[in-house]
Order: sequence, then structure tokens, then C-alpha cells
Amino acid sequence: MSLGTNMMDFLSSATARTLAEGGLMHNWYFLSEGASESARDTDDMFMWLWWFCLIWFVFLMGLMGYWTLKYLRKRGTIAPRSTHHNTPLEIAWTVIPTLFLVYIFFRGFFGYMDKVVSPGEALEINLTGSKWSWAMLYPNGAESTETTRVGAVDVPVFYMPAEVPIRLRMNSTDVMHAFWVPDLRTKQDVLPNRYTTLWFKANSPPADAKTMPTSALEAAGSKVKFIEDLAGVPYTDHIVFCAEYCGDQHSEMAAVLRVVPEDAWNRWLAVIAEGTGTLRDIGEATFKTKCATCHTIDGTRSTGPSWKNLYGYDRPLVGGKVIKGDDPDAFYNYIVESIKEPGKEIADTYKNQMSIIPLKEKQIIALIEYMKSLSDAPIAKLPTPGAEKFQQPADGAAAPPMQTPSK
Ligand code: HEC
Ligand SMILES: [Cu+2]
Repeated sequence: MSLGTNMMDFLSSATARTLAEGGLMHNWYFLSEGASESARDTDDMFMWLWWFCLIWFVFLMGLMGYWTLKYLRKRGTIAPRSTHHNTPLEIAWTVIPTLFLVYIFFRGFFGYMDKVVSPGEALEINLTGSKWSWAMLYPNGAESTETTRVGAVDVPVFYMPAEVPIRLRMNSTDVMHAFWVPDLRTKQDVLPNRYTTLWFKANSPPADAKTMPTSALEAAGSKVKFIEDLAGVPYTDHIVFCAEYCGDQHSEMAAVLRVVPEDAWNRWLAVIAEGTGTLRDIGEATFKTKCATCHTIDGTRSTGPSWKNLYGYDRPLVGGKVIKGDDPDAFYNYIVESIKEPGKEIADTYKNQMSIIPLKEKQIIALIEYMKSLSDAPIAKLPTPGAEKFQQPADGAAAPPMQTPSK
């Protein structure tokens, strides 16, 4: 359903802007503008090959057509005998194309090496793919909890510093995925039992880039959240896709890389290290980034059960056992267990399709707070065991700022 809308959103971004700003021929590349230097190299190589093939094709087909007509046998004449070898001609048509091919090989080889070997000083960020979402763990332990709407789905937003080489250390918790950022012209498989890496250095937001809202009022109705420390900062969004078919919601496995200037990024990192808002807010944000592909909050059945009125209502399990909704401890333990070891007990009429999603203790508590806020059962009103230790301090102490490597 949303593949179409996702694609539309993607097309309405950079590609369509290029088209709108002067038509196809305005842009040699026929492509959206690459968002890094290496993307530019890729485009140059690609377009070089494209024109190389096109020119040779036209030249060769032209000659063929011309000679076909020119040497068409005239009525009443005898066909001339074919000539034998022509050594200079044969050497020429072997050596010249070979030189071109050698050039193409080396250019491709060096371009490939640039793409796969990251600079030593690159900043390493962990990326996890799971059905059907992406998660990034920043070097100071922070995780992004912001989401934005792309097409018909809410996808996570990952802030990235501009002009800083970033190396993603990637892993999957379930099946094979692939991290693909068309604007950066780069893509890499993300595998369950092996780490892969991908690096990029995103360009700074251009002079006419959009800017972050300067007030909550301005943010209302925009796709961007109001973060006080980022007011007025320019940013560019690049859409991330999963490029490896990984199950029925593969097409919704998207994310947004939001590139901001490095100093703004440092401020952002300090703010989000603690998670913003109440536990319930953090739970809601975590739900949107990690659980919403399979669970709903409005009572509709999806891959997994809806969270509406889940907490505190009798839960029948496959095998006949029932978790009683009026027993606060048993129910709480069942929920924690369902999150930590999803395969152990299976909710009745569902399949064992939930993967183990790495979560911190605080996120689990926050998710439960959120789940309880969606339920009107009596036990949902009781305090959550363990929540006290994560309650936000009144003046949310910020984490120490991250160090980024010098360039
Ligand atoms: C890939 C799809 C998928 C994702 C993503 C997913 N779940 Fe599930 N979840 C399921 C399915 C399917 C079930 C029902 C089978 C079972 O009980 O394991 C389920 C069951 C549950 C249950 C038990 C519900 C009940 O009614 O008994 C809880 C709690 C739960 N999930 C929490 C989470 C949380 C928290 C997240 C996000 C961090 C999450 N799930 C992400 C598929 C998913
Ligand atoms: Cu995937």
C-alpha cells in the first residue's frame, strides 16, 4: 500500500526538484543531485559510461546503416569478392577498445575502493536493522527517538553531522537487510551474523536549505520536531530504504538521515542522550521507531496484537494458558518477557513473528508506561515496578557533549 506513497515522497524530494528547476536537460545527470563528494564521483563515472556507450552505439549503427545502403547490390551486377585480412584495421579495432576498457576498469576499481575503505578518522556509529525498522546507537549511548512521516509510514530520523566522515557499523537482528541512501549513491547489505560497514561524508546543507522550526508553534504542522537547541539550524533530509526484500513490510522499512552542521549536531546529541519528555513520551517515541510496523494502538490487528486495551486484560496464549489481567505482577512479568524473549510464549491466534529487539531497561519501562496509557484496565493505573529510577529529573540534566574527530 505504501510503496507507492513512499516512492512518491522520494520522487517529490530531490529528483523532482531537479526536474522542476529547469527540465531534464538542465541537469546533465538526469539525476537528483548527489549529497556527497563520492556521490558526485559515482555520477561522473556513470554518466561518462552512459555517453561513451551512446556515442559508440550511434557511431557504429550509423556506419552499419550507411554501408548497408551504399553497398547494396545493384540489379544486374555481380557481387564483389570479400577482401581478406586488413592487419592495421584489425589491430586498431582491438587495441583502441581495449584501452578504453582498461581505463573503465581502473576508474571503477579506484571508485570502488574509495567507497568501501573508510578514512581512519571516521566517526563510528552503530546501526541495527530489524524487521522492519532501523535503529542507530550514537557513540555516547544516545538513540534517536524522533520520527517523521514519509508517505504513509512513520520512520525514524537520524541526525548526522555534515562534512564529518561517518562509518556505520551495521548488523541485523533477524534476516538480511540492505541500507541504501540514493542521495549518497551508496548501499550495503546488513547481515544477521556478521558486521558490515558503510561510510559517507555528507555535504553541508545548501544555502537554500530548509531550517529547523524556531518555536513549537512553527513546528506544529511541519514534519520537523521543535528542539530548542536547534532553532533556525539549516538541514537536509536524505531518505534511507531497505534494498533487500525482508518480509511483507519491507517497503516500509525506511528512515531519514537529517544532515545538520557539526556544531548543531553536537548540541542535538547532548539533548537526546537523556531522551526527551516523560517516560510515556519516550515509550511512545520508541514504539513509533521500533514496534509500530507490527503493532497498532487503535485496536486493529496487524502482524502482532494491538496495544489498545492490551495491558491488564486476560491474554490467552497458544497452548491454552491464560495470563490473568487482574494479577498485576504476573501480567507485568508476561509483558516484560514478551519483549525480551518474544518466542517463549505466543499470544493466541498470532504467529511467532516478533524478533528480539535490543532495548535498554529504561526503554522497556517507558514502553510499558506507554502501553498502560492505552489501556483502561484497573491494573494499568498502578505504578510500574522500576519506573521510579528513570523518572525525569525536573531540570533534565544534559549528558556531556560528544567529541567528534578533527578533520
Ligand atoms: C516483526 C514484527 C514485530 C515487531 C517489530 C514487534 N512485535 Fe511485538 N509481537 C509481534 C507478534 C507477531 C506478536 C504475537 C506473537 C507473540 O506473542 O510473540 C507480538 C507480541 C508482543 C507482545 C505480547 C502481546 C500480547 O498481546 O500478548 C508484546 C508485549 C510485544 N509484542 C511488544 C513489542 C514491543 C515493545 C515491540 C517494539 C520494541 C515489538 N513488540 C515489536 C510482532 C512484532
Ligand atoms: Cu529490510
